[in-house]
Amino acid sequence: MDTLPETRAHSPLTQRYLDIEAELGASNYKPLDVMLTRGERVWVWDLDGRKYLDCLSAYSAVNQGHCHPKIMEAMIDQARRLTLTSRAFHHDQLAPFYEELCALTRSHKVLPMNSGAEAVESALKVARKWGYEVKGVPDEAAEIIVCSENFHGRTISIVGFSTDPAARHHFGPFSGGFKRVPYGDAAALAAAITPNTVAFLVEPIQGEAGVIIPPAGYLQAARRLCTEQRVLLILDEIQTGLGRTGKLLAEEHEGIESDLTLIGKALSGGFYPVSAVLSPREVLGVLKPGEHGSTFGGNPLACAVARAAMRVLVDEGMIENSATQGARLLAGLRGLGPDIVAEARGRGLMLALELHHDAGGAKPFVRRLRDRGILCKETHEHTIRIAPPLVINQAEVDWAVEQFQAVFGN
Ligand code: IF1
Repeated sequence: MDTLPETRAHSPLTQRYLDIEAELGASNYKPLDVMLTRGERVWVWDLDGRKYLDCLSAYSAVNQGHCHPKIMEAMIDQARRLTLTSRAFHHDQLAPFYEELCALTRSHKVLPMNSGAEAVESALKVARKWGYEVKGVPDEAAEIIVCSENFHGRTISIVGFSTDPAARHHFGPFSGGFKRVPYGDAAALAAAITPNTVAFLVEPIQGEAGVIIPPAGYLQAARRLCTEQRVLLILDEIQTGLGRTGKLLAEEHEGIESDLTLIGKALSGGFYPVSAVLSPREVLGVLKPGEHGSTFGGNPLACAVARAAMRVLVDEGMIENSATQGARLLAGLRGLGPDIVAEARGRGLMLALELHHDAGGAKPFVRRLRDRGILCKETHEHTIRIAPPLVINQAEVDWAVEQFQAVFGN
């Protein structure tokens, strides 16, 4: 196969920015060679005027599409009035944010935070406190079960229970209290639970692992085990939530309810970091004043942006569109050249192509897709994630499938 070079010719300005990034920035990322400057709905433009269909959606943070005018309006409006008070004072955006979020997700309590990792950390803290104060686990003995190949963020305690060597190597020593079980294996979960287990933390579909959908009935089995053994089921819906899989929350695919649900990313439609821990009364109820917090968590700007982001998600039918266009896109991807593509999988608009391991890796294909106007990113060696904004229409899906066909054959 003809492989494109990793870099391409650029305008002087693009080249200058690339050089400055390389010189001044920490080198913890190796982005695809494209310099974006503008976005609208599913489309983004680079500094040299080229247009692309965004099939990554900032890792599912821009589900509502780039620069959604109603979210932007809410943000500008609020920015003119009040942006940050800290939680030392009340402000008039928090109550409506709570009300609308609880109504949408049928939750009883909300803990607002900023990044996804902060929501995960907060849930782990709350679960331990619940374990000691409600379940009656002996002090310092709480255990939390997680899955292999998990991705929950980048803080030290989170990478401490990761199985990805790149995420954890030389970042230790790590905190204890975590146990790992294989993903999708309810029997392994059952065997790992002890009287000191306070929580099971799991992604309904594993994202970073490559859009791994667990066997049907897995989440139901986990729900049953957690209820029987009095273990909190914590669903990390930071990536799967808010319409990405064709339902508001991915838990709905199995008709279950978590004890703690984590959302982030698209909660702000990509305008601003906003995350939240959602729970029934008895769980978040363990937190007392002074025990947890954040300078920016639940600030007026975040609340106003999130309210608009939730509203357009529902009012503009984005969740249903995710199911409909996701099915159409998946059908198109399933028709791609079987010599290169081993499998197309996904749910809603959370999709992935698994390439044959002798196809030369995903990277060269990602570059060829870029050169046909499709932006996506590989995960691991042989998987390409495909997750356009949930506002994609049928004509755009069909155009995308044509580009995939041109690259992978059919
Ligand atoms: C990066 C992946 C996606 C997440 C789940 C928590 C977080 C994430 C299920 C933390 C974040 C991001 C972070 C980003 C890459 C990205 C990612 F490739 F690593 F797996 F989305 F697919 N739970 N995922 O997916 O949220 O603290 O970042 O707000 O480069 O680290 P955050």
